[in-house]
Amino acid sequence: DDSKLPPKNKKKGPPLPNPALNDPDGLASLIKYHAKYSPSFNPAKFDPKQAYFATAQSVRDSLIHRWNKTYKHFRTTNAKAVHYLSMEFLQGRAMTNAIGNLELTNEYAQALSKLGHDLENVAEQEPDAALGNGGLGRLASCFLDSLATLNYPAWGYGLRYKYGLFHQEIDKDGQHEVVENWLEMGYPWEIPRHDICYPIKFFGKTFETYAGKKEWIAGEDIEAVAYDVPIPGYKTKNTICLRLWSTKVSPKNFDLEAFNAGEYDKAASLRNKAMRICHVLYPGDASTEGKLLRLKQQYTLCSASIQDMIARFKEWSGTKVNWNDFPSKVAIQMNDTHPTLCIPELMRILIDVEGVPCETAWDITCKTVAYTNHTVLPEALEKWPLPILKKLLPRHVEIIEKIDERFVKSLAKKLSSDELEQKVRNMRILENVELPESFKKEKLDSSQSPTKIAKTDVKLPRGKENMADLKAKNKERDEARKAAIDQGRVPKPEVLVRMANLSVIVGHKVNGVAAIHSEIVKKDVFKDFYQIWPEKFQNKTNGVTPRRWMAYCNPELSAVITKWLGSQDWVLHTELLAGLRKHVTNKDFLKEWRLAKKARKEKLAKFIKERTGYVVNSDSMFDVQIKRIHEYKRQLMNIMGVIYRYKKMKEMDPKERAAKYVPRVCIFGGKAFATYLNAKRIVKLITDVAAVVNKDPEIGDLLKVIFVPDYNVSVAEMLIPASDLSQHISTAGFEASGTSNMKFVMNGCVLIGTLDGANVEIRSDVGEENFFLFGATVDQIKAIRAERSAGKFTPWKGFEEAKEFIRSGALGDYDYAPLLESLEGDEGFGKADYFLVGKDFPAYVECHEKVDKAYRDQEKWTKMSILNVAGSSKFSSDRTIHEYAKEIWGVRPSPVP
Ligand code: 4GP
Repeated sequence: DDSKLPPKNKKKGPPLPNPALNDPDGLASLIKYHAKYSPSFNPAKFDPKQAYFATAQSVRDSLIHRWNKTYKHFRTTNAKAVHYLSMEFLQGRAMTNAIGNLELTNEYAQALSKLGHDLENVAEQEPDAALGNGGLGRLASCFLDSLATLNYPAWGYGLRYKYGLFHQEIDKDGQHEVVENWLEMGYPWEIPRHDICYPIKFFGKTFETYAGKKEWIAGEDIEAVAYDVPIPGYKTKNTICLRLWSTKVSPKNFDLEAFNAGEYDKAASLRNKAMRICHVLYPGDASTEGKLLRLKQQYTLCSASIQDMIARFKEWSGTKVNWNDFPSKVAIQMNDTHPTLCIPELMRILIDVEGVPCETAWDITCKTVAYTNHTVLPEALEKWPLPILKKLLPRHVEIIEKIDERFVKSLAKKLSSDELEQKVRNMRILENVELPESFKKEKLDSSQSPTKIAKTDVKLPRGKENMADLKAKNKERDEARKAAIDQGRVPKPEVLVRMANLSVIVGHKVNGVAAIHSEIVKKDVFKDFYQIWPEKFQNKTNGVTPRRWMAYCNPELSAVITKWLGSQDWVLHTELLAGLRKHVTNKDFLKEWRLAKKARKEKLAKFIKERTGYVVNSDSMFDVQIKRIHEYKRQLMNIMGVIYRYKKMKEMDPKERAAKYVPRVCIFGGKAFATYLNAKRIVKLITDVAAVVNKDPEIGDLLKVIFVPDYNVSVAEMLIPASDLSQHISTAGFEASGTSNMKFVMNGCVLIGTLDGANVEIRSDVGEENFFLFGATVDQIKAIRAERSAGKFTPWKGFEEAKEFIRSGALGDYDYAPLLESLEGDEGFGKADYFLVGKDFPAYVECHEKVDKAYRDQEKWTKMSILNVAGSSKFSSDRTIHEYAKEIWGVRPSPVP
């Protein structure tokens, strides 16, 4: 119906209606226009799905407008920009966030209501963009929001996986992984950029040309094409770009002859090979094929992104390209080791394509890249077999070998000869290779160097004889090992490329993601590197965006905060939240706070009923643990605590029970990696406990257990604002930071946790009395494990009771023996309670009893809740981004005028 279209623009302009954006009538017409002219569905209908697509298209118009302006502005000013390379971006839904950042939430709500729809319901039609696994990916997305909001020149680079992180289904057998087809209905937030396409090469051979320059003739060629997702900042015109690469082959690689001969698979084989690269996030990499595919993914991200940066650098430099200026225009942040191949790729292009001398290329690369470490788990520090890497990327391996050789030589000048050999083995990029002959000579020379003399002058803690003993023993061991390998009795260890070592050696900065984690990085994970390069190491405590994680996911609480602070400025300046402290004794404030929390709890109760069928009482305490399922995160301890609680309740009479415990709903959510069996067993255990407890009439509302299936960003947005207590109970030293802990605190939820990751800083900022602390500390862990392996650990009776309950069959006939075995014994792989569940269990149970007591006093609890929000200001990703910008990237805000 054309009469519904808005009036034509008076001025010359696009054919689209161009209403004043703050006019709900105009927006309603724009939505109708899109429903009519870019319909994804039957235009006769205007159901919520269609309303979503039409609304999204209308928002996209505004985003594209700002995104173009931002690009032009960055181009004109040509200021230094940061390029955030990440294999994961866990964006979640885009619509509420975009409308909010454009400050059009009310207008869109009114516009949709005029069209017979409700904004929240329309926004819920959007599937989550789940191009990530967990914390690392979500952090990348929070960073983009802050980078745009704070007007930093920035680009996000990632991969456009066809299928995101799997969809989790739960049934009587536990978790099942189902493909997550987020692109099925099209993704209105992206702009396919067929004009931005780069060749990517794999396999083949290299040929010497001249002066260290090589030509690489590839064995397989594909193309990476850009899909741009505009990322709007809040209260600014700046709209930056998340560039996601997809893979394809040029049409000339389609074998028409084979196709016409009926050989369809053959005809499309190259195309399929190329497309496969962007099919799924984290394809299994146990097989060689799997490893090759994972490496192809990583290299595609790195190569396309580096080519893109170089193309822009050249174009924006104008006629005179001075490569030495590159680091003053381009900063690259590697989100963990996954994009490490950007190092040899930058060097390769500089040397082989641009003809930059090797030394200059090295210098430029070192000044450009920096590396963030996100985990201390050894299995996550990537190591790739050298032969596989060499086969796929022959030229890159040559460059890596050169870097390795150069580094080994430089070490000889830095270390004393006593420590040299072992340290070189630990620190060099290549693992399991013989030390080069030339190195031995270097070592000899360096023993006469001044640094060497200074170092050996220092008194060693051990006696000289001991040191000699040790060296002799080591030598003997090395010789025995070599003989065994030579005689073929022991297989020769595979040569591995340690990506983390490469990142630390080349990166100009290395950072951890919370204060305690950064200390572990310095003193443990990269201890040897820290000794030689202390100035490289930094801490950048993580943060989360207060737009998505407060203002948009919790409008009720945000309204109360805004009212009592007198303005909405806290969304940009979270330090203003401290102003809530002065109202904490005001009864009206406390009442409004409680009502706001209650509103979210009621919503969640409804959601739980829809997703699980279980009915929960929104007056109960909502106790939440949501994160990937992992033994170090100790969901097992949580569910064993629930079992223990249930058992004790059953032993009491109703009066005693009601006096001791407050009604609780224990809520879990999280995905277990498909091949991680113990994690899957934990999911199954939680759902089994839920099935027994939730139907026990004797217990009623006093205890309910919920596993919310298919945890993702949207589910988190529903759960976090509605929670009273949340659990961050990892074994100390294992959780690098955690970011959901920050989101919970910002939503007035009290934490129970260990002294791990960002918990340490949260506790100190919200006040020790507003945090429930328990458990072993990081410096006690080693001794506890030693004690255990000496057979000195006697588990607490209550812990044994919980285990016995699981074993007894009370939960059905599932075989929990392998899971329980992980908690038992004094030593052995996957046994001996490596994550100290048994050790921390009594303190954990006791701490929960304190929680019950505190919750009974609702006024006191509300104050704790408020003081958590008041103390949360540091955990805004705006603070984190300002720190990175200043201390690592050297970039400055550049707002679009
Ligand atoms: C996660 C860490 O486990 C988590 O503690 C941290 O908050 C997050 O990174 C962001 O820094 N690591 C990963 C990973 O997600 O894949 O290594």
